[in-house]
Amino acid sequence: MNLEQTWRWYGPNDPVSLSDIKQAGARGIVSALHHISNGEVWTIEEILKRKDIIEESGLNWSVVESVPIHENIKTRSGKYHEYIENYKTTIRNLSVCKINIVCYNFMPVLDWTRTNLEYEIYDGSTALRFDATEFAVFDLLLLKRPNAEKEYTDTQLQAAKTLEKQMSDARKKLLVNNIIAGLPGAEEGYSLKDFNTILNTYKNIGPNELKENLYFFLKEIIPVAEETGVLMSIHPDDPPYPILGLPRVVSTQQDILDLYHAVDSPNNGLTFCTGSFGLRQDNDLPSMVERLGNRIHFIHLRSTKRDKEGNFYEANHLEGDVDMYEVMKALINEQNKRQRAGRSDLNIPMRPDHGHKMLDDQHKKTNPGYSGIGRLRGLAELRGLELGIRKSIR
Ligand code: DNO
Repeated sequence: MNLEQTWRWYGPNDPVSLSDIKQAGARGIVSALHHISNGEVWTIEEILKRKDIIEESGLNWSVVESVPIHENIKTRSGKYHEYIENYKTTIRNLSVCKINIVCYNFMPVLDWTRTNLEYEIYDGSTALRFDATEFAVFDLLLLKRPNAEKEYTDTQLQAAKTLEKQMSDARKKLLVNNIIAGLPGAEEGYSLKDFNTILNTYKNIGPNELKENLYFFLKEIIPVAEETGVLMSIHPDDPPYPILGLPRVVSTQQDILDLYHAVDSPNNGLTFCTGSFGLRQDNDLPSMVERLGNRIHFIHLRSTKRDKEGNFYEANHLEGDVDMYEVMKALINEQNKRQRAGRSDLNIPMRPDHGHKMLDDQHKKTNPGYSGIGRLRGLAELRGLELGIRKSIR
């Protein structure tokens, strides 16, 4: 009754190949049809094309990450009805192809956000990092978001001004790109010129309105998920707090309980991402697994190291602020509970989320966070941790 070991694969252009993944020991693939524009239907034909490639390698397409949610749905404006209908069709099509776990997120405008994609840590490998001052430089001095300064303290404003003076044009350009050009999996990329206009589409949307829009979407979608046996699994916000004046509503245990409550169905579930939730000190991860566990359908395991200034970097999987031992124990307990309850979804898929660039990764161009060897290290450590805990509590 192990967790299913999975691996994110961006498709045929991913520099980490299916045979690399097989050698890393994962058997389940997490993939998405990134070439289909946001909001459009994923046809059975396109889904099967990807599925066939995966199966020819002796692997299995276990999870879709992600079917992205069109901005019109998040703001409940424009063509949102049409996009919701398209989403339903995609769910139906995926289920026809026997793919029944769908990850998605509901972060306005930006998906996950980092400022530095090559941060060298103490062991010489590089990690993704979020630097709060660099982010403030972007927000206040490069984007020049109207009224942004109200969200910063004087010390932060000063630090941003000082840093901006030291930054070369090339470094500024890189910073802007890292934030808004779209990290892999974030389906939208923007230009600085358009960005304030896009942010402005949220001017009347605070956390309550965004929650309402999310629940509206779920009330439409979950009945289809139930009918087709698809498990919808929302991914938490990364980082799990508002940025750029945008609301974020999938950040805490209470947010998830509200979401569970809004549509009370096992098909309305969660991607438990330790890296995202773990950035808040008030998120107690093992107890969140206990409380939210019965609807966890997919797991991202990764750790982060944060400081008091709001900076963080992605730590090695068993280091940093996440107590991976306790999280793993809680996940194994959840599996045991399911077994006692006679549930069949025991082998919850988990993937090592992100990895450092290390060894030969450093000579290769990979998707930020999605190196081959760095993730292989993560998966190997997590697999060992799981085995050790499982054997010792038997
Ligand atoms: C980063 C990620 C996100 C995540 C999506 C889920 O690596 O975990 O891109 O996949 O937000 O919808």
